[in-house]
Amino acid sequence: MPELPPTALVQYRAVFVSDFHLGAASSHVEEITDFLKRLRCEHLYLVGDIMDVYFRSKWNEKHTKVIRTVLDHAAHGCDVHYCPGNHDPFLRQVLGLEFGHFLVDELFVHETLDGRSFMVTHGDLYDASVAKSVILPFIGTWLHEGFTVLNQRINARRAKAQRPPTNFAHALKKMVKRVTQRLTSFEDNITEHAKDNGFDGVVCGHIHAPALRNANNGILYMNCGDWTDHCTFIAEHMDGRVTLEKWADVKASLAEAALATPR
Ligand SMILES: [Mn+2]
Repeated sequence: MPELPPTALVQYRAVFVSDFHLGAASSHVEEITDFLKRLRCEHLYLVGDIMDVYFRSKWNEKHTKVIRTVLDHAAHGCDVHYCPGNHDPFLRQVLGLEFGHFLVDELFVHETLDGRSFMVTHGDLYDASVAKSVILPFIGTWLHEGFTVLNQRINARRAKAQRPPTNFAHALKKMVKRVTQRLTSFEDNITEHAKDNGFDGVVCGHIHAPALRNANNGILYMNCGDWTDHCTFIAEHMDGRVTLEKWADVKASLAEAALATPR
């Protein structure tokens, strides 16, 4: 494929990406940098596991450059929303942080142009392998704490819409029961919670399986995928359409457009 000119850009209203795993050997850091440099959007959601502290010994200046590019987006007025994941959990210590256009929180609500509301969160709190470990006091406490924060965010939103708060302890119990009895999958679990809280869809990451489909309960299930293998993202286009995109395909159509444009 011929090299793309630097002027070849992609524009969306909102972009959702997860699981860069920066610092891990498997992270496609060049592709990530190229993508972020060509990206123009109003809202950028980093849906967890962007940095991978378990492999931080492999962190180098290329990874730093990715973070710098993200901060450049924020400096130019793009609202950058960062949800912590289980590989960058240190950000859970600064939930609610606002630094200009750079925000950190457990859960964000994205309103699409056509008025749908999406719950945006990494997803590890809905993972069976995590939830099954609730007998371990530490993990139990962490899950309890995580879910409390999640529900505080949801309840703040419900209060705005003048709806009664949901009971997080009940929601957590329900979830643990569903998971431990193997009644449900990750997808069912997270979309069920989204449905209980009045969302139209959920955007998550965590399981490295890109997806955009209606779940069994009718909730739109969107998984960003990852940048260790698939190099995918969820995009809300300027007209409000929401699609799952593969960076390789987007680049191919950019190249075609560049060829078609007379110089
Ligand atoms: Mn994860």
